[in-house]
Parts: sequence; structure tokens; C-alpha cells
Amino acid sequence: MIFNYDNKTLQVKIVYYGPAMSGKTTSIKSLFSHFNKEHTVKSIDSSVGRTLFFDFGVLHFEGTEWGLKFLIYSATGQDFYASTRPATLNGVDGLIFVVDSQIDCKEHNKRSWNELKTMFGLNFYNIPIVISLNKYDIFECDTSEKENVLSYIEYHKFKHISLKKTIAINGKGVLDSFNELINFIFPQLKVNFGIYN
Ligand SMILES: Nc1nc2c(ncn2[C@@H]2O[C@H](COP(=O)(O)OP(=O)(O)OP(=O)(O)O)[C@@H](O)[C@H]2O)c(=O)[nH]1
Ligand SMILES: [Mg+2]
Repeated sequence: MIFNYDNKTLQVKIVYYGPAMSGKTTSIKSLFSHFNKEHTVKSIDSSVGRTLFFDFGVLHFEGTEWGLKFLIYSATGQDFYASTRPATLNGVDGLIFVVDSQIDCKEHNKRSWNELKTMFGLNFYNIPIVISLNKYDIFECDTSEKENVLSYIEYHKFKHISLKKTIAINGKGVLDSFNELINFIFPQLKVNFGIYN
């Protein structure tokens, strides 16, 4: 988190993290579409739409005295580019962990979570985090994925954590997850971005 006293702006970094193809890029684009800013998301991706390094976008909100600037990234889920993930996570203030709720993704979700955990050490549990159980629209999607995720994330160790069902392709739960995370980062603010849009 960076306080810029010159232009009275508070800068906050948020990263969407998770296994390959879980819906990180779709979630970011859906979030930005709530603010009519979808076109401002910068993606470095392959010809088939896979994220090579990261996606990046900025959401800026003006308060009466201070402005809030959210720098929003997604880390690549592709293991070939795994070496770029620590740089994307550097200085993060809050995480959205995007789980692919389909039956055959359990191991990918768990592996991605464990990787995330090893990158932070004990400080991991101080980072506000929202777990987005994504792709809830897919009929073969496993309703027990919530229990599965809960079996390894050590929920009770975190200061601020919650789980939300999301459908990134139609935006369901995406703005909610973002607002939840911001309220974890600023518990005293009680913000609800996007409600007037
Ligand atoms: N049915 C369904 N499909 C989804 C959902 N979210 C994302 N997808 C699809 O899943 C595929 C992967 O989505 P992306 O957003 O590119 O996934 P990603 O996590 O950014 O993938 P990488 O950048 O490769 O790590 C795309 O075809 C999306 O349209 C969802 O909620 N439901
Ligand atoms: Mg992506």
C-alpha cells in the first residue's frame, strides 16, 4: 500500500491468482465492465487468449479528501511462465484466489494454493483473501469443491478470508468478491463500489 501525499492518493495492489484457465482474466474484465472500463485492462496474452505474464488495470475512485487507486493484476496460470508470478505478487495488499470448481480441477486448485502459500511464508495469513469458487454455472461442476477447498486452506488461520461462488462469464459474484476484499483491506470504510453504476 502506498500513500502518496503529493496528490493525496492511496494506492492499493490486488492480485487475482489461481490455476490455469480458472477464470482470472474473465473475472478482471467482468469487474472492470461494472465501471465501463473493460477496454482499459491490459493483457499480455497469446494468440489463443492465454495470459502470458499478467493482466493489469487501474480503478480510481475519488473521495472528498483522498483518492483510492486500485492496481489490479492477474498472475498467469500457465506453469511455463510460473517464474513471473512472484514479481506479480510483490507488494500485494489483497488476493482473490480463483478456483475452477469443475470436478477434474481439484488437484490444480490445491497445487496453485500450495504454491501461493510457499511464496509468502507465515505472512500469508495476514493477507486479506477472497476465494472465488468460479464456473458455478457448469452443470458438471462439483458442488463439493467448497468442502474440498476448505479441507486444505487453513481458514481459521487467516485474519480476513471468505469464500464466494462466482460465474465470471456473466459477472455473477465478481463485484461482490471485490467489495468484500476491499472491506477486508479497509474494515473501517464499509465501501460498496459499483452500486451506483
Ligand atoms: N462456464 C464458465 N466458463 C468460464 C467462467 N470463467 C471463465 N470461463 C472460461 O474459462 C476459460 C479460461 O478463462 P480465463 O479467464 O482466460 O482463465 P485464466 O485464469 O485467465 O487463464 P490463464 O490466463 O491461462 O491462467 C475461458 O474460455 C473462459 O470463457 C465461468 O464462470 N463459467
Ligand atoms: Mg488469464
